[in-house]
Amino acid sequence: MKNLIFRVVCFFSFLLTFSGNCQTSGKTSGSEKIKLNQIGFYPEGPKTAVIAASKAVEFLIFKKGEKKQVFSGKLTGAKNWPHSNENVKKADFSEFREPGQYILKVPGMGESYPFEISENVHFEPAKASIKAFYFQRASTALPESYAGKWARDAGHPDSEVKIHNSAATQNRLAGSTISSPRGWNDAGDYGKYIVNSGITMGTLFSLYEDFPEYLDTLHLNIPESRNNIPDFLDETLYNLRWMMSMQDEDGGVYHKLTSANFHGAVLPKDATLQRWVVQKSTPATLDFAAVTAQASRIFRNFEEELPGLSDSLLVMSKKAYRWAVKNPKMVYDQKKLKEPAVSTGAYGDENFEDEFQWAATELFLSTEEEKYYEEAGIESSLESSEENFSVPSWPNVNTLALYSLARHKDKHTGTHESDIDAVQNKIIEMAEELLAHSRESAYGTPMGISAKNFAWGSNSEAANQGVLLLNAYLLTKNEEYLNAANDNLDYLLGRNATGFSFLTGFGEKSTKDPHHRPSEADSVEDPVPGLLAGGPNPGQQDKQNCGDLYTEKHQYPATSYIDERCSYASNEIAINWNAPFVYLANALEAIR
Ligand code: 9MR
Repeated sequence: MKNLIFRVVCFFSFLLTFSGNCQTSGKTSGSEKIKLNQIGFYPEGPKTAVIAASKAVEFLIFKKGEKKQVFSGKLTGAKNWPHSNENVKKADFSEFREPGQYILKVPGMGESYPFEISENVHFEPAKASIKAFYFQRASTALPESYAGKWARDAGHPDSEVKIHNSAATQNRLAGSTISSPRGWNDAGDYGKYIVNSGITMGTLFSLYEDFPEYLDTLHLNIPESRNNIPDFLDETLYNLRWMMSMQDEDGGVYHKLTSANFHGAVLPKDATLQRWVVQKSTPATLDFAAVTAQASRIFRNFEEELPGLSDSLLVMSKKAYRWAVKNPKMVYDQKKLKEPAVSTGAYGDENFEDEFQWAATELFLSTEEEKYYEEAGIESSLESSEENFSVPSWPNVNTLALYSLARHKDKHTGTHESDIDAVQNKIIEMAEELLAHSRESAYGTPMGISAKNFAWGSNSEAANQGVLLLNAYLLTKNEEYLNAANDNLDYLLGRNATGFSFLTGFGEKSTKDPHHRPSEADSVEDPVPGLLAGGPNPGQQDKQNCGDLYTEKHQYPATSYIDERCSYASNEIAINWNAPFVYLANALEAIR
């Protein structure tokens, strides 16, 4: 409804001003032709804007709201970006370091959205992207004291979840119930999916292991803020407790907990369809094993606050791993599910080698038992000529094992020195490829190294490339990796072919109408803040749902994005997309 009102207002203001520039962001000041990180830049960091190619050869920087020019520079020559078929020039103002609020002008073209230069320029969006997980909590009300204007009633108690016949055992008969409350809603829908929780939690825990001092003092204003556990870990515990309830007595883990079909766009309290846990699967069980193993070493430091948790997690992890060894090919095949048939997200993955490697590696690091190291087989995967490692995504998780091995390298240099060298070299080699592309790319970003980057959830690819580069930076302290990671953060916050900042609530032209049931069904104009939209996706699997909203302007891979709630293929949000954004933005804050 609120969208319709906006469009009517927009139409009348168009008649009055003849500006023809009524963007869904509601403001009209920025030029569509100058694309930059709408939040801003670090004084010592790289600063680039991308400008539509024209005759212009220079750019100017002004203090915001003042006529005072503070910097000028030459634009680069024009270059084509194949993913949007644009010719663009770059404005590099990295040497301008003075903190303040600015706009960038290109004579004859107009001015950019405002931006800031400051030491902690990304702190607020970085923090909001963590708080976004609080807004995704299931089974609880979000009171105004924590959720502000996005307060809402509780829904999805999940205290009586039915066992689907695909998951039935002698002890847990089909149709009997278990309690499996808490957890985060996966995305714009209200499902809770173990596979996707796996990579999400692994990424968040990795941030914690890499930057504990920064996170220990971060205040999120959540219900647990007054206990003696860092808020960041309290938030992850909310999902971890749910995950723990998804393990069956035999060690196997249910693939997901959802209603049989997606609910309409209602608030959680009104989404009352029966919920089910379905078939146990090898990938869900292995992702669970990896997360609980990693969690067990993190919570070992909180024995007083959480007595026994760390030990329990390790027991659960080993049990899950053993189940997967015994059931190594349990694919989740949604088509086979009947009575009821199930049509919610499948997260179906048929190659479990990477999940085995990740789980075994995390178990090795938490137990120091050699057998897990041997079973992980990282060494032979690194030696093989095949492309065994990639930027992580929900079905490809073994690079998370490389990150963990590299992070804990000092513990293991004695026994596995040469392997650990190979692990580090692999991370650096992958980072080098991204860096090399970034140097020659028209947009100056690692994002776009391959046309395949633009798939469903493409923004998580950009964020995960950033995480990879930051891992390489942590190993080498080579600032080029840090800067290239920063370039991908710039991409996500505005320096991209759509000109959108894809983080809700941040940037003058930011995502306003995500496919996100709470944001759609509440009466609040603004979407829940801190959520990362999936981003450009030329697959346009939602085309039928969006009528004629896709136009010629969306025809290229990097422009195939519409800020409309119908667009579940380009404008949904998801926990596995937010998590690498959380890592990227917060790691940069911690490092800079
Ligand atoms: O992120 C998932 C993407 O890789 C798949 O191509 C797509 C279709 O299966 O599903 C995406 O995940 C969705 C999940 O299935 C259900 N919750 C919303 C997720 C984001 O769209």
